[in-house]
Amino acid sequence: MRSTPFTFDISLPGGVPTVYDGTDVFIRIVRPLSAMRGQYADQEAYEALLAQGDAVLYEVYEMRRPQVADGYIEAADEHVGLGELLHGTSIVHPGKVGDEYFMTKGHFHSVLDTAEVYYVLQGRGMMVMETPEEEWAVEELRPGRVLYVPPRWAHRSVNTGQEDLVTLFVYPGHAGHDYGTIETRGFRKLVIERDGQPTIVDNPRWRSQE
Ligand code: M6P
Ligand code: ZN
Repeated sequence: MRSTPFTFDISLPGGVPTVYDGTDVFIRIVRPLSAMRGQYADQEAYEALLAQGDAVLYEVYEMRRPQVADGYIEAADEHVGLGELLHGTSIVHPGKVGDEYFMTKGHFHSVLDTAEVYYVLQGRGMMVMETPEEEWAVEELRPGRVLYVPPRWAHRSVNTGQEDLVTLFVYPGHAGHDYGTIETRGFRKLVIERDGQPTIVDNPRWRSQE
């Protein structure tokens, strides 16, 4: 794994990174519909769509960074060194489950006090966010926009457009992902299509932590 400066290109449209002098430098994560069971409000629409095939909802290309075995301090499940910055591209495909747009699982960072930066390269969307203290926020994503997700804020990307939503993300190497909290209680807000427009609504199944 590289510990000297390096570059890569992100091809647009599409968002797939290209490296010129190495293989296996990116981790590719593919999340199909079946990985999102219980996350969409309309369970019937979810089952109906799944019956037609296990569509890919989104893909993530993340640059590999040095791990514990390379002599860094273990600080999270992912064993990436303190001081490293994990980064790559996230590609959320367009589509809907019922009237709810394709979206990422969403997560808190295991090390809650870590932030993340997104830069939007292509497409249209929303970032749905909330804190354990039950504050919430939704920010629009469009090309050229930078979004800062502060420490403590869970985050989920939603594709509200007709093409891939492509973002560049950067976050601390030791942050880790806590998926369990969101899997259990969901986000407070959903983004659905209403009268042809992306609309923010309360999640009827959201549960307070109390
Ligand atoms: C962003 C980053 C990644 C994350 C991805 C997909 O690109 O935050 O670390 O993996 O979104 O989101 P999720 O992990 O919630 O499925
Ligand atoms: Zn994150």
